[in-house]
Amino acid sequence: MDDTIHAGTDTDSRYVVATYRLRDRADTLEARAEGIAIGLTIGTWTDLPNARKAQVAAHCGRVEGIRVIDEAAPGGVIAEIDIAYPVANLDTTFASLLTTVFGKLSMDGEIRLQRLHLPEDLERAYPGPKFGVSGVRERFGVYGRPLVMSIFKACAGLTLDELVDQFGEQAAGGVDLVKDDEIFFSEVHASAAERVVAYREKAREVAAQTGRETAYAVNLTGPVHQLRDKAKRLAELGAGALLVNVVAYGFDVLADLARDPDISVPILAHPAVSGALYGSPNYGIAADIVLGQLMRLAGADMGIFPSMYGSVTLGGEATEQLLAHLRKDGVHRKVLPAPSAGIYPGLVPQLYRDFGIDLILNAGGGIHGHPGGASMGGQAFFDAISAVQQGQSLQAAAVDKPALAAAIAKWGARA
Ligand code: 1AE
Repeated sequence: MDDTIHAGTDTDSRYVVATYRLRDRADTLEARAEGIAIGLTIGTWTDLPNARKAQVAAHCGRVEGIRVIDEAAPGGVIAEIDIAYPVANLDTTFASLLTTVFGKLSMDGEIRLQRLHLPEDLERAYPGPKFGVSGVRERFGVYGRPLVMSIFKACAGLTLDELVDQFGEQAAGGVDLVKDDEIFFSEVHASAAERVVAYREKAREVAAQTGRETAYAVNLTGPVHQLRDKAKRLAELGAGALLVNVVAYGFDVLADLARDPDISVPILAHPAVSGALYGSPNYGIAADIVLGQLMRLAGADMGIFPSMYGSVTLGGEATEQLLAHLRKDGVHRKVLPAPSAGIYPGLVPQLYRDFGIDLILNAGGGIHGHPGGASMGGQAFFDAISAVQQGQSLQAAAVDKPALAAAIAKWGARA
């Protein structure tokens, strides 16, 4: 490659740096890396006349590093390569970012996007969370402990009255939030607006007895061009939060919602479909980028992801990296993590150890499946929280807490 391509300084605010893990022949690695850097930016370099080179130089990608990770791997070496892409080639959409760093390239054999470094100025161009951890706590009035969220189960086909009953039972357990199931799109029996209004009335009725008003995270559904208006309307009607299937809709849809100052409720990001991106160790995009870095940039206030322990799992290392994206100091507010899938009260001590208190305990089956019903399921989570806060084992606490005792009898408890 012509040296002039390297004329810029080290990685700097003019470049997004993407790190890929790929399998290729050792003797062609360098050419492959250069092919990516040039191919995804200006297309060709060596064939350009000098005047044209000067014109496009600021738009040209460059190879920042090549490291062989496993030289004895079958079918070629495994290597990591770093490619710097000029910010000048991007606008402030995820469409431009993702298409540039992993558009056509994602289809070019065994290659995985492992890390993505954005300069701060570019990060600032994305909205980030409107509420973040402290804003969410303030909005729901929850301090000094994790939030507890219950998930509606089996909603499609139910009448509004039946749904309200289900909401009421969950709220009676004292949970901070009840979220829609992400698969609930049908509005045959009750529109999202009708649900928001009816659940709010129910939440107030329950609060008159419990002293706690449970918020509702409504699934934001429908055609993309209607989402912002719908979100505003649902917020005005009293929705506590908006549940968004971010990967299915696209990160720019979330960013649009987060940027809108009139949408005044926190956004709860669901990871549906994300496994198709991060599931393979050799293809796709690393889970921490999809569910951590991009979610925060796009404006999720609360981020659901598969926990390390439940029915759909994410590995420990991926979880650590994901958490770092949600929580590290940076230009945007921090995101409240909701490790999910198969969460039950007996996991609370482990969740405290792994995540601390800035956390959402999010459970569907672990609340509805409680032998005493959803209300006792929620109560069992609060029993477990108070045991951990007092330094008590769950077994000791369960002696005079029937909801916790029944949960432990059913699902067990981790010390
Ligand atoms: C990681 C997604 C978890 C989810 O969407 C969900 O509905 C979990 O339900 P349970 O708690 O596993 O029943």
